Amino acid sequence: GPVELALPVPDAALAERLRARMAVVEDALFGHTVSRVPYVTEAAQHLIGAGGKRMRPLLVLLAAEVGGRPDDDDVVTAACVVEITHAGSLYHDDVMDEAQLRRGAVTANARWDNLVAILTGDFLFAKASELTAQLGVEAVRIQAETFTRLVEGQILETVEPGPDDDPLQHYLDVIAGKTGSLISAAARYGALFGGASPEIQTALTRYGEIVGGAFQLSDDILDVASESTESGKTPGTDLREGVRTLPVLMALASDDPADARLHELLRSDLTDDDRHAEALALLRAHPALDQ
Ligand code: GRG
Repeated sequence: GPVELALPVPDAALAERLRARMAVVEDALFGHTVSRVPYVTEAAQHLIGAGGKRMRPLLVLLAAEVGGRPDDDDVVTAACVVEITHAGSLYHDDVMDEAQLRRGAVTANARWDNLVAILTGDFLFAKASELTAQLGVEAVRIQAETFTRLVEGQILETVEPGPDDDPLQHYLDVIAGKTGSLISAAARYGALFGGASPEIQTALTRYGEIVGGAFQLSDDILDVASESTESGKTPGTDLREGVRTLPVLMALASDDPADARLHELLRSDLTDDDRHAEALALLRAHPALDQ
């Protein structure tokens, strides 16, 4: 169905511009995911057509507003690169989780099978690469780095932290890789192709990294705390799969010295605002922000 954009932008004229630009992105997403094989097109557009928040492409457009060329065609292409990459990763993620529901629709692995879902993810990555090549070598470099971090984050999530590892740091590394990387790339592409200065490009890249981590953290809390499938996914998946998200780690924190930093977050004298500030400080201290 049509994607309803949540645009909490105070400037009505800017909101209207973004809505119009997102309509262009929306058409381009479908245009860029066509295969010569109709069956492949159907599978590739299954998830794209199911909606989603379109947060990453919107972030590309928003970041581009900061520079001098927000209307550059490359900004729209970059917005497609991030959403198509995101969609490809969701196909693979749903195979890994054996998920049945995504964006309120039946997943590709459930509707077809794992083979179709994996190959459709690969098809979308190929399409994203093709678009990235149109944007030039700097975009190819950013895309390769982002892709690497996505895969590393996803693999790290399946690995138990060692006895000497800080479980909190392990979690922060997972979310920086699997979510911070692409959201950061979205802000970076927008700044780059919208014509922002190098200083602003760096600042927006960092912003994306932190806000991406914060987004994953709230997603992980919702997995434990929400009772409905309102988010388009099945809550409780992380608990069932034994994924060590921060809320799970906090609930399981033991006397083990490795859990000392978790106990800092669990201190009873902390208010919700304190805990929020602590979590933000942790995200801001991640090595992915050193550059
Ligand atoms: C080969 C690049 C590559 C990836 C394979 C599967 C995988 C490794 C990575 C997946 C990473 C992943 C699914 C991270 C979760 C990110 C996340 C928060 C997804 C939900 O994003 P939303 O809420 O979803 O923006 P919508 O549906 O609104 O777009």
